Amino acid sequence: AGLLRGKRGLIFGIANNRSIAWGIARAAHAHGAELGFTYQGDVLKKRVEPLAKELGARLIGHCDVTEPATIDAVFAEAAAVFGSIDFVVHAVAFSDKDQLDGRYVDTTEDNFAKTMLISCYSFTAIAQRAEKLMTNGGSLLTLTYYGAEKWMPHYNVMGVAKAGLEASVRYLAADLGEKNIRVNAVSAGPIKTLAASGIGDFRYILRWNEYNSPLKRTVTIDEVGDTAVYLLSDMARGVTGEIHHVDAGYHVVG
Ligand code: 0WD
Repeated sequence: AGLLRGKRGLIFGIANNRSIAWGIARAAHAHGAELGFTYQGDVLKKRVEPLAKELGARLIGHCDVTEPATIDAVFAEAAAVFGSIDFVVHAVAFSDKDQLDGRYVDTTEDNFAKTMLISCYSFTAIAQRAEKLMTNGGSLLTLTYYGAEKWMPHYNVMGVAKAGLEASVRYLAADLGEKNIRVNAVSAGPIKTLAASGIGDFRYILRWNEYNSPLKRTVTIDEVGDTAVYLLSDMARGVTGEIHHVDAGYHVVG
């Protein structure tokens, strides 16, 4: 343990102790990272504050990615607290629940735009701010899902947004490589979280992955966290533009 000793990072997207971002935060903390957390709104603040305290987070800021001023405020605070930063984890996504069921073709323009803004563009918005604070290079990490690559039942507009997110990983990697800022994604297998509970037939998807993945099981937030630590650390210093599956191998069979 200690792969992130001396590194400072921001983690966006902790909603509660089942969040993938929480698995990543715990693993990063265990490896010596100094952390800053964000929460989306007052409802989540109550859940995120004790978690931030548990890991000795040095910053806890309000950030709703649909309000750019709140993204600016978090990075201004990070500049004040940390000076420079070494990594950012983006684990943020949203789509209206009633469109994570039924057919993709019925997506409304309004929800399409909202889903794209929160689940795809926000990573680029965060990268713009992070670039300025990553004066010694850095690592940006986002979370994606296999539904970006292949049709998956009920994933619908979120699959389209994740496809855009995965393309942004490649474009951001090319743009920021000069500054030794690496940009990668973890493509996680299905995990029961707050966001996942909005997806139709999610339990069926979990079962399907247990039966069909090479490891014959699903993955945990701790397993995603350990892989994230590798991608955030200097162990992965030669890795950028990568979509790394942590899905018990499901992508080779599905
Ligand atoms: O099976 C899964 N759970 C998978 C999730 C498989 C593969 C990928 N992912 C992705 C998700 O799409 C997301 O990008 O992992 C990321 C984290 O999701 P999660 O851990 O599954 O879900 P959750 O714990 O709900 O965290 C997502 C959070 C939001 O939670 P809620 O449930 O309240 O929407 O994203 C944040 C919020 O904290 N979020 C926002 N943050 C800032 N501004 C916003 C926003 N506008 N909207 C949502």
